[in-house]
Amino acid sequence: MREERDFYDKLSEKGVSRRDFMKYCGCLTATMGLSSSFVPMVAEVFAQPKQRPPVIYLHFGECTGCSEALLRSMYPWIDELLMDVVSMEYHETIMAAAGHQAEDNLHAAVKKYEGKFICVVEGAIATKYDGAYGKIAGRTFLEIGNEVCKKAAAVICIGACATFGGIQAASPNPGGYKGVGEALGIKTVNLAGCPPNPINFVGTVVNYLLLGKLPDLDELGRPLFAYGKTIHDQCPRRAHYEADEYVTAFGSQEAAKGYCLYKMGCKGPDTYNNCPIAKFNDGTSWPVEAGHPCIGCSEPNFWDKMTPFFEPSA
Ligand code: FSX
Ligand code: SF4
Ligand code: F3S
Repeated sequence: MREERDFYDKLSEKGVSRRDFMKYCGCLTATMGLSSSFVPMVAEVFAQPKQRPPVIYLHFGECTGCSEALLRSMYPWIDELLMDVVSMEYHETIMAAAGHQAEDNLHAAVKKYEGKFICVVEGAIATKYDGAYGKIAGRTFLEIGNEVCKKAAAVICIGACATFGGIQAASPNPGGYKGVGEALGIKTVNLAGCPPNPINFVGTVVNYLLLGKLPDLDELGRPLFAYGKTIHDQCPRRAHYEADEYVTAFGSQEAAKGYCLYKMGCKGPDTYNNCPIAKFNDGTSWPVEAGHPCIGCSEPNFWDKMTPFFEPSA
């Protein structure tokens, strides 16, 4: 009880009411595909955490937009919320340590929590030339991945880069970059997207804490609760598509009317993700709502497969 009270006191110091928090838990529960009867249990995961799984968060080849999406733009308090339910042992972007001290922290955490920690990975792994295209502290991403990821209880890949290789794997891909699962030959949970929606990461972690298992995945390793349907099948512009009402130029009257963006290159029909429902930045908007076609960022090899972005797929 005391722990729960402390939690709500802490939230209110940040200007977040109990009501806001319950609303957030309601959205999260719905996103996870659970019925509303789970909302109090989801809230409890945050308010009275029973276990705090150790997390080691690695960065390889990427832009760190995924961390930015996760830590900055969702809720001002998501960072603390997450830090309270997991025990973040290592995260290059947010940790205070640097240089040898950071390296020591990583090795110590891997040793201490071997077989028990969740490894979260952001970024792709270079595989050509023994991985020479990507190194940290004199070791290749390939070496680090082989050492750390293979000792984890589960590996969660965040973003297009870690899941499927992302921009550095785009043609001609001189470094032989690959997604983590493919590069290391391991099974990973793949939260695809460039960046992915933070709520899908939180949903995956809460699923693990609440139900004691990782969520069900599609054949590409993506959680079905988030990647089970196409953008097109959930798109509020779908009626315009069915009525052959298309935008053919940005800034046009058709664009102002919110017509379908298919002719502007929208890849929504070929893209599995929950953007229309989950939205970004506290539910503010998502690409198509903002008037931009979906570029298919949660599909494998989208930089090659979905380009040119502004032309309809053949
Ligand atoms: Fe990739 Fe994430 Fe795109 Fe960037 O780290 S998914 S380039 S948003 O940041 O990996
Ligand atoms: Fe489908 Fe894109 Fe048109 Fe939406 S805007 S209906 S996702 S083609
Ligand atoms: Fe990506 Fe398309 Fe969503 S570009 S963010 S999957 S709308």
